[in-house]
Amino acid sequence: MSRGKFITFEGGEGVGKTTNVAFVESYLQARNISLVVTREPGGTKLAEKLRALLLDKKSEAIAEEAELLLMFAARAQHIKHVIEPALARGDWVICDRFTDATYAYQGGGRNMKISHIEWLENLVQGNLRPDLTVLLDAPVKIGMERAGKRGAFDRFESETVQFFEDVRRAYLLQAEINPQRIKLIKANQPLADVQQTIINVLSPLLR
Ligand code: Z5A
Repeated sequence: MSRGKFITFEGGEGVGKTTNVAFVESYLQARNISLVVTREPGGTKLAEKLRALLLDKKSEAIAEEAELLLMFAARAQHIKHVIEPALARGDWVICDRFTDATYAYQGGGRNMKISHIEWLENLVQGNLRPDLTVLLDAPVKIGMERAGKRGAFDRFESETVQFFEDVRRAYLLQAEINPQRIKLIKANQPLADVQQTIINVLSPLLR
């Protein structure tokens, strides 16, 4: 049994990650690929509890270091109990956000040291890295408008426009540093065009 593929979806708020994760799920299922769809922070009972704490707007002020460590605590559970077992049994894993989000939000948004993120990435993930990352990119204003239609904002969604500009810049830097793995797709084009481009970047993995 060959190991499954690990695909992550990334991007700022409202760029269409959830929409396109669902699209890829149907696309791969139609090709008889057995897969697990999951998300971060989250994906296990404990990690979902950590997610609720991290997104809670009414929480006490969360120290940046605590936020970073909670993200990686949730990730450690997720990898051990969901991602690694699925890949080992040959399933593909489609994950809505992963460690590029930490580089973007805690690195870019919160200005935390990249060397600390790298250290935690190596500790928690060992050699595990996605086979493919789809980075959906759109101007912050467009993403915020799309996300705003959903109603109440969580702790991250309540951040400033500057925060999201910093997040976007950090994501684009990640794509520049990892051009083989991260495929940058313009998310401010019609959904059908976004999805055709996603099919194109998926096709090498399907061969
Ligand atoms: N976070 C972190 O800080 N560090 C980490 O390491 C990790 C996460 C892993 C939770 O993320 C928060 O955790 C996140 C960062 C932080 N906070 N923020 N902000 P999340 O993934 O749950 O939350 P999110 O980014 O807010 O996701 P979202 O708002 O649900 O956006 P989305 O999934 O990218 O968008 P969508 O729901 O698919 O689409 C939004 C709307 O746009 C919807 O009505 C669609 O129909 C529409 N849409 C989508 N594509 C198009 C196109 N092409 N045209 C027109 N309309 C479209």
